[in-house]
Amino acid sequence: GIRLNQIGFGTEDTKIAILDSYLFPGQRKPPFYLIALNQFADTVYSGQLEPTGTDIYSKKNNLVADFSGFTKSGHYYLSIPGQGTSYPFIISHNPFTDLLKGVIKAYYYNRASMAITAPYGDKWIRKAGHPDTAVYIHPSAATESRPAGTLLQAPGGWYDAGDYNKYIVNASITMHTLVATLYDYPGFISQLKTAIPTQVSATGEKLPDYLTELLYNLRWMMQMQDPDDGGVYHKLTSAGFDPMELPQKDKDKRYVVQKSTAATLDFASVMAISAWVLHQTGYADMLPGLTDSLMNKARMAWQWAVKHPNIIYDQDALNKAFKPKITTGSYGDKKITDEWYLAAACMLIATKDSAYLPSVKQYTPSSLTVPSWSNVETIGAVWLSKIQSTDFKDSRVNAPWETTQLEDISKLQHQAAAQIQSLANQLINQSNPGFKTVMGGRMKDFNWGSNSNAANQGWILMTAYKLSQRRTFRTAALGNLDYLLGRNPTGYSFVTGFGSLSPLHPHHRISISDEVDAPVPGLLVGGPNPGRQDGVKGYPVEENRPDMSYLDNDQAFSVNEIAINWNAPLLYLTAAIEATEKT
Ligand code: 9MR
Repeated sequence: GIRLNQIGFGTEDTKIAILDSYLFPGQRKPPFYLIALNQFADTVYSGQLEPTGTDIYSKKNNLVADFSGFTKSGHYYLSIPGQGTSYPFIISHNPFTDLLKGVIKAYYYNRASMAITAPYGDKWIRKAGHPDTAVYIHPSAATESRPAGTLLQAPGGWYDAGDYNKYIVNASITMHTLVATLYDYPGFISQLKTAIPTQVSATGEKLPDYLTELLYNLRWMMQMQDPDDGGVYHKLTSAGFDPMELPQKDKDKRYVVQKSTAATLDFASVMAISAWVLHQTGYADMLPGLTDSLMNKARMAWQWAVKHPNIIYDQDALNKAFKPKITTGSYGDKKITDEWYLAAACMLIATKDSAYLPSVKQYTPSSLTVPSWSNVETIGAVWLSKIQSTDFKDSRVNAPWETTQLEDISKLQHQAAAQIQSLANQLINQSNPGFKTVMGGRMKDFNWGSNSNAANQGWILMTAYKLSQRRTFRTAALGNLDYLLGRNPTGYSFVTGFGSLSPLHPHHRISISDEVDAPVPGLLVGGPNPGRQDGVKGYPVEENRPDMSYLDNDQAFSVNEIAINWNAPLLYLTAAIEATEKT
């Protein structure tokens, strides 16, 4: 079929479509035509299909139609004689603004503890569920001052995914990505109207919708810390996964479970960097007291982690020792040196206290990897790449900065920036020739939530672009956005509600159990994953094609769930591409 970004293309951007199965007897370079979607169906551009390199998975050459040379705004489709026509698409200076708003709005739809009301909720209005005002301390989390069975409050926040639980580790990587978007494109992201209930600050100003949404989750997170010792509960959850029912129907007991070092460090990093970014973007003044609270919480969390440096969340072990058994998502990370690096970096940046410098140096990785919930060192480097060593000079928390320490800060910044660009180059060098995408360049790209790898690669590439202004980084990032929106062998645009062929049956309890046919829009599904852990029948027969292991089925949770940490890098990537269209 003809695989292309089903939304469209920026006027000045690379515009390609891939033909991945074809029969052209005797014709070496068949023609393609770009047709205007109007009553005359004018041919506005034509060209020849060229062979791609060998596709890693099919081991065949695909054909590519490149119409980048055509730059006139409008509605179009491609026609390839003998092969049919493509889905319609637009060429425009801001092709992805509606998509971006939808991807942001998806967080509103996934809010816990509140009703989704008219007019904000469109077709997807629903009653409030999970007030989380009477959450039990699970025995695994009991302390002298907060024994098992104690009730606490932690309302708000976003549901993690298709399930109704709230997990600190995953909420944290999500917040980093979303806060990085605010930091990198503050003006652009803040002017977007997403039609959510407005929030007026204590100083009487209307907060941008985007910031309002972020605060909804941040304020939930703040309540997940034990105020007595600073430790952070790993998650707020029911004992098991809820059946497929709407939030208001779920009356299961909710628990906070064991404090873990990963959750506590992740929490510290989010509190600290959020405070820093609120100051840097000028929003701190509109939110009196908030950044002070965030910093107090960050410091307390850090101190708890110093005292408990390696408490790993191990759900099997937990279930041997405590009742009730907890069987929801574990986000159990066994290697947490990267969480130490991230937290130390964010504490250093936000406090400008040289006391954190040794930890940053100690945990600095020798190279970086694409971020994921369990792999966060690159996020530490992303933040370090944004600092200016001169900002540290005049700060005298504890002791004045020594010259050698300031040199260290400068070195850390340069090293982080260099490592990000080297990761970006490495990604480009490993692209899949068959679809001309960074995504799929390595077999390991296709795991649970593979679409988030495509998006996170895009985050890194766009960060490298911001650091260097090298066009190749942006072009490669855009290739991954094209992948997610249809330039892939499944033929799907992987975002609900966007594109001509997009998932209709995500593993998302709200979408499954509401009365609305269409799924909640703006959600990125997990994507191809040869692990197929859901065991659902009906996957495409190509057993050996990791890139084709996708099924639009609401039981197929290993490929068709949605998650806040998958939407976040898509949000970053889309915002970054859209904000830099003509630069
Ligand atoms: O994204 C997580 C993935 O990396 C893991 O392999 C998988 C199995 O542990 O869990 C995924 O996260 C799920 C979480 O545990 C519970 N909420 C839904 C998440 C997305 O599927």
